[in-house]
Amino acid sequence: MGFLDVFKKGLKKTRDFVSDGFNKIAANMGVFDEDMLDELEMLLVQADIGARSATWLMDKIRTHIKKTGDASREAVLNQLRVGMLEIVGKPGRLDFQKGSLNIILLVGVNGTGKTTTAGKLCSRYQKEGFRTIMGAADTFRAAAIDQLKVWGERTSTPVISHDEGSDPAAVVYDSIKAAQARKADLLILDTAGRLHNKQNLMAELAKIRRIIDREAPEAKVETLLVIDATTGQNAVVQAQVFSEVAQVSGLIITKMDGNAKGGVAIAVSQETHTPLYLAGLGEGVDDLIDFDPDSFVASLLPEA
Ligand SMILES: Nc1nc2c(ncn2[C@@H]2O[C@H](COP(=O)(O)OP(=O)(O)OP(=O)(O)O)[C@@H](O)[C@H]2O)c(=O)[nH]1
Ligand SMILES: [Mg+2]
Repeated sequence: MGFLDVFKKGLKKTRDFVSDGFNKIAANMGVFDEDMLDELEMLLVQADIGARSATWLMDKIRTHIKKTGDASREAVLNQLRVGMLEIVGKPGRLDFQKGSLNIILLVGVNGTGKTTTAGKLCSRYQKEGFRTIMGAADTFRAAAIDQLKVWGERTSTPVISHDEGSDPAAVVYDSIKAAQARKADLLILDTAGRLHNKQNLMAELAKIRRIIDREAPEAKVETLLVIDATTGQNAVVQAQVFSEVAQVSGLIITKMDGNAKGGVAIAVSQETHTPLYLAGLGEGVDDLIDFDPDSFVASLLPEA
């Protein structure tokens, strides 16, 4: 399956909502009038594209209509496509080289899919020949550590862990030492999202980062924020909060398959200006793909 088909399949719920909605609005007349444009704006907001993005897109469409006099279905659809692409930007790609240590630090609110994504990433890079290792720096619950170990078994990857309630930074330290001793190419660190307040979270992530910078200055480090598309505009708020407490270098948006809120990727791009690297489109080990803006936008909109 190509990118487009994978996105179409994964985003089916959002696609049905946006595409069918667009077609319904455009069904009666070949050209858009003011009422129809208002309906389109409502549809975009309901698909969780975000109020700011929806307004921006509608301004673009209205300006185009005013300038060209062309309010046809094709013209509106085209402006929508071009505008969405402008917001989500160019594709961002993780760029890791084998032969030296790379570190992925996964951060995000609890339940967004960090541990699952750790397993998926592990499998993905193993297939590319990377020697992988994982660190269970979410020490908040014993179950979280066990869950990562299950992914470790599934992917034949060693998992470095301490007991529940221990210092996550100590797990990170040991994980780095193990990665260096075993000449691993990629260390994936799972962290807890369930911290009592922003100060705690900030302190813990800062401490983890200090350990990484001190113990593995040679490593390429990506701090990837995992956000859950099904939470809609909440995902945008989470992205903003985490960008303040950690040096987030990229985003992973999970559960794009979950409901009709996949449009939130557009809102997050608009609000954070952080590259969207990967999309989770299911619970399976292979349900993680590069976020491809063209395929994403093409999957949301009806065919021309
Ligand atoms: N449908 C779907 N489900 C997903 C996806 N990614 C993760 N999940 C599910 O979401 C749930 C939570 O995932 P976890 O990986 O445990 O999330 P977490 O961020 O590690 O959660 P905490 O450890 O509690 O902070 C699990 O049931 C996963 O199977 C995805 O892309 N699509
Ligand atoms: Mg977890």
